[in-house]
Amino acid sequence: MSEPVTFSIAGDVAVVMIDSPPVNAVNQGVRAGLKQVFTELRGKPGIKAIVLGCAGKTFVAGADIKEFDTGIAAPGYHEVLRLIEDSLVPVVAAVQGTALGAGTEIALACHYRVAHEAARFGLPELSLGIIPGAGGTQRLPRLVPLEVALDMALTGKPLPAGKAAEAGLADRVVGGEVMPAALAYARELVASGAGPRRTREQPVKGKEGAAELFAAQRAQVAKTMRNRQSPIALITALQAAVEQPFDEGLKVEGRLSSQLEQATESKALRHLFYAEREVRKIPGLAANIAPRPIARVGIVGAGTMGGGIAMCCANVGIPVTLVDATQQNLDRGMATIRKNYERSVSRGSLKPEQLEERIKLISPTLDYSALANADLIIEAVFENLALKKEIFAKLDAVAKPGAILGTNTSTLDIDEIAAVTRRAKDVIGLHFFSPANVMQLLEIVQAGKTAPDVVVTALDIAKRIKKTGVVAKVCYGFIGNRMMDPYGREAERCVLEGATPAQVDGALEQWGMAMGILAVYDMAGVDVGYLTRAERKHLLPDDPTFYRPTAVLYEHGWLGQKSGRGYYRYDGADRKRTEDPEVIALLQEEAKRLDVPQRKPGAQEIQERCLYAMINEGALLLEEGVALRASDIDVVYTAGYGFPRYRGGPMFYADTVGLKVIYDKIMEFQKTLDPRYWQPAPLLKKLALAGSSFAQWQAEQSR
Ligand code: 3H9
Repeated sequence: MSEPVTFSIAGDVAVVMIDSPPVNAVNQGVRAGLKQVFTELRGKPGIKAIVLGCAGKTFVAGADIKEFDTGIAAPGYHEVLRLIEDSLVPVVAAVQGTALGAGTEIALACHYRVAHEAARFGLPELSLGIIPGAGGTQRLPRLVPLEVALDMALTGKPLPAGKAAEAGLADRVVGGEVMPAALAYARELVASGAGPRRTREQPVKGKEGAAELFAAQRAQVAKTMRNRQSPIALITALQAAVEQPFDEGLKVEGRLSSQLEQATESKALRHLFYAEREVRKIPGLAANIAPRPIARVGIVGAGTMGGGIAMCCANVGIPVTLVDATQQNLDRGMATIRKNYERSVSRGSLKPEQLEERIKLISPTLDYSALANADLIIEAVFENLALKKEIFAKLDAVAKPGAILGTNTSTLDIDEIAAVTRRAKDVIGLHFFSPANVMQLLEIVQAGKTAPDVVVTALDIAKRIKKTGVVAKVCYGFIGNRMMDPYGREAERCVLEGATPAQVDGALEQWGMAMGILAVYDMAGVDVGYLTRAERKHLLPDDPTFYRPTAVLYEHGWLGQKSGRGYYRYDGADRKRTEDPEVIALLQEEAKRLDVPQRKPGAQEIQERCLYAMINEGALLLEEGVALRASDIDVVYTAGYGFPRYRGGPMFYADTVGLKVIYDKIMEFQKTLDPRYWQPAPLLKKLALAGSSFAQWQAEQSR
């Protein structure tokens, strides 16, 4: 293997290159290489400046995340970056692509920075539950105003080169190749006699007002990043930069970093980083299967879902043919798409000319035969099996050979839908989440006859439209909605047992869910769940309390946000949800009529019942092979269902609680609650009694 760090001499300038594919992440080898090279260059006569750059498309994209699992081996980041900063001749960083995490920190330890105009500087550490731990918390506020430093590290949003230059992070922004430009800049520095400019020797920028800024940010993260330690630690480290000398501040950063690396929050977030990349690898699928080319997409249904999917395609330049049954639907759909784009323009995230370009990529039509040149057709009409079958028969007649036919069903049997076509091998489930142009998740459902290259194409298109695609097999509700079923069942049952909707949702939100499930029902429309269950009434348990609160609301026409009331009222100017005494009284009366014992479950019980029921269902999905890996379930839930990322997803969370603890609780609920709902999944039972975990089980499966 070639050395990860090398240098060459160009006259009186040394050019140091990091080459650590695929993204130049820093591992022990890179640190050791930097140490060796900078030590050697220190004593080298005739060298008047050093340029530090990277091979490939990007500057260092961060610390090698894998190293956090084993501990950071010597030499450490602080030591190596200090050596760079201590260079006796000016060091110029040449930045292209993305300088992320330790990448930005290396650039900060250099004395000058030249950036390509498309380069970006970011500190995404909080997304991994850690803080910049290579001096970033101490050096960044010495180059950019404290407020900018806080914003960069708290939001993780990378700063584009132009903005970085304005803030003081980049000294020069260039349009062409960055290495020759950095070399030229280094020579200018030498010619002008400019020496090293050590970041650590600069004063912190924007110290005045720092106390108020920190207080405000602490209050803010307590609200918006609740239950998390890394944002608080980040503020503490930045505060140390303001209040203490550089070396003392560095010690604070070091101490906090090593604590955070060991904490569950960081383990959970690192788990998701790997899991989100693992989902693309499908066991049993040969690595050399090529995706089918997708140049044009057809969409059937111009409603909220179809329109959202059309936007996803147009956003990345894929032309779309949008079909609906009536001109009125098409007009309404196109108007909604335009309105959504206009909102982006008014927020400044889209240029007006881009809006027009994207709209132009979407061709609305009433004519199914216009779908004949589409390579992928996605049906996105409402959830009705007969209607979907009718549409698939039509698609079978018009689609060209080899075209992929996708259905956006969220619950229905895709094998049945595929059976009406003569090309079941080309049929696949593509379950988008509403609003499709915003939500990250795409459940890819491989039906019984779906061809392997169709699955590969679906994963490929997911990546192209910037979604996280997770493969599942056919069953009612696939991964996401199937696990939602017992979760929602318990939430509704808790309401019948005397907890108010706000108490149930409050308990779930306090635990970390983005939104309580009853508020979610109000947002999606209470009728949606009710009608889906009505269709499969014959399959539901013979239990008059099962999802009864939703049925009561439906019977009263209180369908949620769209009718101004559902589980809550939404009638202030801001339409904020408020508890509805009438609904509470009505549901209590219903509970009495159904003889439901009043136990008024508290927050902990609500959390355990909802989450453990969900986890138990997840274990069943693993046994049935519907989900390929426990970590896939975690990706589905964090990308599509508002499950807190810092808890790692339901299956990772289960491991952190301990499967035996969960199993014992389920056995207790079997005695105290309705036993038919509290049967431990055999896999959960087996792993719990063996002292094992879902992670261990997954590792054994892939062996
Ligand atoms: C940090 O720096 C801490 C410091 O403060 C020091 C503390 C002491 N490590 O995403 P992709 C792999 S924290 C290891 O598909 P893209 C990735 O697993 C770090 N591996 O490509 C994948 O492998 P595989 C801060 C990494 O083009 C392959 O590279 N940095 C790392 O869509 C391609 O990745 C971050 O958080 C890594 N750091 O996106 C940046 N990064 O092919 C995390 C990537 O085997 N990375 N890999 O599955 C990213 O955001 C994206 O990967 C990036 C490229 C934007 C760079």
